[in-house]
Amino acid sequence: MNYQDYLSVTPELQEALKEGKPVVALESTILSHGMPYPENLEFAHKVEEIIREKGAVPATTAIIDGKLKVGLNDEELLLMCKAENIAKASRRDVPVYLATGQNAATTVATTMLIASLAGIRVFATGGIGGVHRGAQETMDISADLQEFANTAVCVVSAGCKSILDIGLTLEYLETFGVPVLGYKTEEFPAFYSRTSGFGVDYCAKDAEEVAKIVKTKWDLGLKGGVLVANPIPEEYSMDHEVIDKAIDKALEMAKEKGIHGKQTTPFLLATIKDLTGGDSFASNLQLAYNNARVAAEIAAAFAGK
Ligand code: PSU
Ligand code: MN
Repeated sequence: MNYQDYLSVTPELQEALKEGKPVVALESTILSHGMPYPENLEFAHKVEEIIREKGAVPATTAIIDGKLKVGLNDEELLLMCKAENIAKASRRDVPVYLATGQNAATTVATTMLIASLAGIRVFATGGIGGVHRGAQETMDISADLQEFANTAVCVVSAGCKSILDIGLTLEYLETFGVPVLGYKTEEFPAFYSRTSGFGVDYCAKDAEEVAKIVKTKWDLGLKGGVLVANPIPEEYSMDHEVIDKAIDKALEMAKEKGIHGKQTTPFLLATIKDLTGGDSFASNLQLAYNNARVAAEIAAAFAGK
């Protein structure tokens, strides 16, 4: 068997990819482990609609019944959103879950991997994983970062949450040769807020410019991805103090409870949501929609190259 035997791509996406039409990949960990049901189901459909309105085809990914699914039907989206016995698949879990038939949601790392196998170049998410605070001791660094180092996909995110050490995350990406492009911004965004105190090296002026930079990287045979950091729209951005307080509290609780490994990120996300009374959730939805729009524009620009 080769990798294609494990891929299950919808006929619509097969056609779009064959014809070089714009396609945008989407992850499913954000659905199964990042949002409650049934709000996640509404989100899953809406984010796909936004991509379609922009003339691109959405490709939500997941591991279902021993296959790497590219494009989910309504029933499969429901399965991921109900999240009953749905594992969280990072890169190392992929062979295990395929071989054992465990259904799983895909993280940024795994979605990049699957997108790349299917020939999809652009992916929209909320926030990426990164170097956790205190990683000097715990060595907790998301596999997402190594995926950026190795896998040729352009990922649009709203930066990353300050549950992470944003400075160290940016250092890591620099070491591994990953361009970080601010989308119409000079500053790396911190998910809920447009600013983080850290700059980006390049401010891309539009989707066309992003597509040109990405294409140039791959034309040169440079391996790995590109991170596009797209700030949350002003009207949905949250007050720094409110969100920082919730994040500090969530980190403290995780330490007390001895949470570690792949549970860390989902625990922190759920706790922050509880502590901010759902305000953070509304922002989370809006920044993800905004990333989907920008990703669709980049995919369209890339398709013309
Ligand atoms: N950060 C968020 N929202 C998310 C995630 C991270 O703000 O939903 C998810 C993504 O799927 C990401 C994963 O790839 O968590 C990272 O998990 P870990 O830190 O265990 O690598
Ligand atoms: Mn981790």
